[in-house]
Amino acid sequence: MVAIVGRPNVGKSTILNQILGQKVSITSRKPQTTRHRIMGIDTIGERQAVYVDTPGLHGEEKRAINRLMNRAAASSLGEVFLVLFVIEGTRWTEDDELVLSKIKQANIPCWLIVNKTDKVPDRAELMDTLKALNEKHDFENVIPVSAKQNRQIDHLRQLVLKALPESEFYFPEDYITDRSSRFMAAEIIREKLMRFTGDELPYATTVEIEQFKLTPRGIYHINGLILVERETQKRMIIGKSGSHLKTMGAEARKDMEALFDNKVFLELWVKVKAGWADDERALRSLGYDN
Ligand code: GDP
Ligand code: K
Ligand code: MG
Repeated sequence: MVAIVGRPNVGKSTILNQILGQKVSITSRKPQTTRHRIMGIDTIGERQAVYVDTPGLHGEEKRAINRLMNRAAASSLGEVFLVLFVIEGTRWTEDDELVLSKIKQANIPCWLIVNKTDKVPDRAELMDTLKALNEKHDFENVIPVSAKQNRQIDHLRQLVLKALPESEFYFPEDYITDRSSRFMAAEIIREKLMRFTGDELPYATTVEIEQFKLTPRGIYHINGLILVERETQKRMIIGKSGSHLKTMGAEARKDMEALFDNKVFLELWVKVKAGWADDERALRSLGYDN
């Protein structure tokens, strides 16, 4: 497996989606959008690359949800033969240093992926930074990309496939992720919450899929339940006469239809469930245990 690792918001999930040409891992400008370990499967001819997108590695965190995310991020380092260590342009922070030190402890070959090169107009500055970082840390490979503009992503993809050890396929060749359609549906709804609501709100919500069925007419009928901590949050998500929820639902449905390659009928509900984020057991029951 190939682990995609880096501090929050450097673009790990966006890179994975661009490699696969499909949105399997949700993205937003908010840190901690990725809460679960998600695999992306890229099969070309005789070769299959299995990528693992990870929640960012965090420092001191107080809430239970962050502890669980930490565990998920750490455990994905055990079983990989290559780490794509992602940073953002010419920025190098203490968190980058921390992530790299964890990778080094795991003793796995590491490529430096410098994402968001579209935000660094000065090529010379970019090259100087890459050179300095490489001299200091001796990466096996250094690859500048722009996931957003799909620049150098195919180059990266081909290099990874070439570097793969010969092995049997872990997944059928038409798979793009290890996660179920039901899981993906919940994630897509969560992405819309991340993208369309204020800064605090998404962290206070979770999503459950109550129904996922194929109707006799070949349509996916999906019911999503959005759980929040307070009545005020419920009102914010729903919006004036349901307008906000409607917008998010329409966006989610579009993404689901693209991913499942099928017509989707989506219904969303919002319910108050107090205090869930501080209760690890409740989190586990909602599927946050890996
Ligand atoms: P992650 O937390 O590392 O998985 O980061 P995401 O993939 O969720 O991306 C975080 C934010 O950075 C999102 O708003 C992305 O649209 C944005 N982003 C990702 N890649 C690029 C890029 O190459 N250029 C620019 N300008 N933004 C990017
Ligand atoms: K993010
Ligand atoms: Mg992510």
